[in-house]
Amino acid sequence: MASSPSEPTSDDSPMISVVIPCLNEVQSVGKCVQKALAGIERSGLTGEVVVSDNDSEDGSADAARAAGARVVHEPRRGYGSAYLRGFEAARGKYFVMGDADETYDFEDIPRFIEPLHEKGFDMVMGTRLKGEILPGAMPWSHRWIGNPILSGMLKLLFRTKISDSHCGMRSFTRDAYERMGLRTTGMEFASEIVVNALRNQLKIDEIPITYYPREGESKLQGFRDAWRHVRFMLLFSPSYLFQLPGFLLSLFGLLSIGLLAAGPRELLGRTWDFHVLLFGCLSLILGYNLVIFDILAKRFSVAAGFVKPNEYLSGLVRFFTLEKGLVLGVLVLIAGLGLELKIVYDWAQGGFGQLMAVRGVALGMTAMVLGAQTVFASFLFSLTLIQRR
Ligand SMILES: Nc1nc2c(ncn2[C@@H]2O[C@H](COP(=O)(O)OP(=O)(O)OP(=O)(O)O)[C@@H](O)[C@H]2O)c(=O)[nH]1
Ligand SMILES: [Mg+2]
Repeated sequence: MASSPSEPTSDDSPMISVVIPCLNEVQSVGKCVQKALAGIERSGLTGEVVVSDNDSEDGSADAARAAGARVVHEPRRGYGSAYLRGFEAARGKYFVMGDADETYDFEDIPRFIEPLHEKGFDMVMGTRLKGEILPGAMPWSHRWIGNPILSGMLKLLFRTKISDSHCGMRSFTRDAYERMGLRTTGMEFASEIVVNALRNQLKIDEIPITYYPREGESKLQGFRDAWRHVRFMLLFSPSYLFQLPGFLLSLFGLLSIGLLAAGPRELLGRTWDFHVLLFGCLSLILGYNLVIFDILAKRFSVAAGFVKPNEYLSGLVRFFTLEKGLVLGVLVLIAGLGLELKIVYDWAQGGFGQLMAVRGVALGMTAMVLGAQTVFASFLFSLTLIQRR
């Protein structure tokens, strides 16, 4: 689902929109709305509270309305879906987001608004890790396994210093929201905000907050939601998914082929022969495949507007023509085929005796596969360039 631009602000629009997603939170949503209204008042600015009801069946919408919220309805389940609908309806200049389960203190709103309103920040992230996590607020497995792994991956893949990238209380300006172009529908929405904020070079502030135990039942589905974050991060970072393993495998393949193509070698007190060479050939084929995947994934991401082209890709686009790719691929393929034919020829010359040309067969086949892949990948890559030419 793509986010549609939210309603423009007009003179009578409030300054702050607090957006709260809600799925069956009747015990707590009313209190959250009241606290959010109190928080808005303490900030000294005008504001509204928008509750995005995700098809609750427990009367959450009525409770939210009774507490003073404007309720919008999102029938498609999912944390991201609920937020996208809420932001679409929000009229303020500053957006604050937080759960409907009383885990975040909405009276902190002034602290989330001040950096936007007075210090020129585009976004404010709460951090529970530098603040306080009250006993019973976060299960042990989330605190010490799930969160560190997901936050660590985000830090590694997207080079962020944000300490608590899964904190659910955040704020940003409407302009920042529109620049981020958010679109994911599940829990990975929390990661998408961080990744797209970084991609758009938003100025991000971090403030310590307290995390409270939840009212009502958790809607989080541990493994499924964690996997959605991982999946999102990998798909948004083809370099780590394809390029890095691709280069490493190709390198290992080239090294072992380079060392063993001519014959067995003594190394570290052992003899290394065609068994390792076969591994090297497979490694090179797989690695080359991943390098191709990476290039195609990057082309796709650029065309879909997820990322801007980098120097590697632009260079390749400038250099590449379908004809160059085809010539290169066919030459490598012919070289491989030539090697295989030579083995057959020698075998025939020797009267079809015992055949043990493993080394040559492995090298010839590898060359044939790489050549053929280059031919087909060139066609596919060329296809991705058609619009531009
Ligand atoms: N997980 C989930 N949350 C939804 C959905 N729709 C709305 N929400 C709301 O999104 C907020 C986040 O869900 P939570 O269950 O609190 O997830 P969490 O904060 O990561 O986990 P807890 O620490 O157990 O609270 C809550 O206010 C939910 O009511 C949905 O489809 N799935
Ligand atoms: Mg929660």
